[in-house]
Amino acid sequence: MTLAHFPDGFTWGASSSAYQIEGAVRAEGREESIWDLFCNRPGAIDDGSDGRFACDAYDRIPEDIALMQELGLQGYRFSVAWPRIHPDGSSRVNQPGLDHYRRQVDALLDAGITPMITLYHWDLPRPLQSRGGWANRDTAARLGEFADTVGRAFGDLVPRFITVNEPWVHGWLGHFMGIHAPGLHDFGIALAANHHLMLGHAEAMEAFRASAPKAEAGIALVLSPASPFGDSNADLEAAHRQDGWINRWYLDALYRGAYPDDMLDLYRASLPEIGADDLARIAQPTDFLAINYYFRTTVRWNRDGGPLQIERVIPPNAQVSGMGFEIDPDGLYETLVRVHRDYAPVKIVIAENGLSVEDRLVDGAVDDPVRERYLREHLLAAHRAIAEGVPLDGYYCWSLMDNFEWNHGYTQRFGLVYTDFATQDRIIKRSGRWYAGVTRENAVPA
Ligand code: IFM
Repeated sequence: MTLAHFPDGFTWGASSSAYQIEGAVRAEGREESIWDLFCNRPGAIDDGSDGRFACDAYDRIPEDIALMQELGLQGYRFSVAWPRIHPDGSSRVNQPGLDHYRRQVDALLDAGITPMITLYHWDLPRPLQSRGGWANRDTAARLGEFADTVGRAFGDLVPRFITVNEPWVHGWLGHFMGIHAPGLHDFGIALAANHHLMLGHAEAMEAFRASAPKAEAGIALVLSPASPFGDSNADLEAAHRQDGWINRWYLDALYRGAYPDDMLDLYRASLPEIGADDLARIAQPTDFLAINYYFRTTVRWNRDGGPLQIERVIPPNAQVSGMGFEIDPDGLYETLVRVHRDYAPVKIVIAENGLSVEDRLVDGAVDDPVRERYLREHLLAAHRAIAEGVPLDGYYCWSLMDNFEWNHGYTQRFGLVYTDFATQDRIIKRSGRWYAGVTRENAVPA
């Protein structure tokens, strides 16, 4: 069997986020976040569930770290819950919340697993939403305050911090499409939220530089190559707008210090106030770019397709994930090469990549060859990108274990490990066993 070897020192990991796995929503001083509220809305979550119990990971640190060791993980990415650390959104620190993550970081390090912390994975404290949430420019400064606390507490132990996870998803799905917390449907607010999330990234970068000078810091973007469905000019232009919407808006701001002109023209009437030095701060140097990659997006022009006049289409014969997304490993290669060529981040890490499929537990085992194939093909795409000079230094699979998949509740499973939500048993899936071979060999069967 031919093996595609990865560079020495490449980090193999898995990712998670606080609200999706922790449960324990009232433990040790945690207060509500916007997700606790959103889940209470009738119809908001496909199966009517919420993250109150999730994977109960808050109380299962030793057993979950043992699973990580079985998978041979060298890195684990998790987020720290803002409502555990600054429950009322002010500068007051809830020490028990911070102590919890200290125990988790220590246990990971004792197990030889390097922690990577995401500061903000969408769980805004309720009091900050009451003051306008991300529509309010001040929320960016509050994120800076949170970064200062986390940097002081963990900066000597944790080598990498991610400031904000997927501003596109949080900004648009939460503030315009209304399918994520806080559940708003307002174009202007979504634009303000997007800008303030990027400003929050800048505030957090500045805070980490001061409070965690030894650590690296950067942001996580979800990126997706955009293809036109047909070859008409209208479809080509729709694909360019799609690219501007999800990719260029963030990449241009971070690496060129300017939002793209074509998108500014489109958004002009609804833009928030953008301060004179906002973009310069957003474009301050980072140590790495974290890329979350799941799918390609094919679009065509549609007059009724919202402000951008875009309609997403699944091309005939395309394979789709359990969430209805177009599976395309080449899209990962394309994304990595394009980002390296056009924006040249110093380093890149894939902080999320994975597949939701319908898993079945049969006789105590989960046979998921489709996920195994997805992972293999995406890793081979990443390997090709490295061969072309892309400075990729790690891969974190989404997700360590099945968890609360936001508006889809528990209906979508992404884990390398199966979670039985009734008993909280964890069962390593076939894909997890396969991934353990990859982490052990530092290589992927070609
Ligand atoms: O579960 C999410 C995660 O929280 C952010 N990125 C995409 C994942 C799968 O939808």
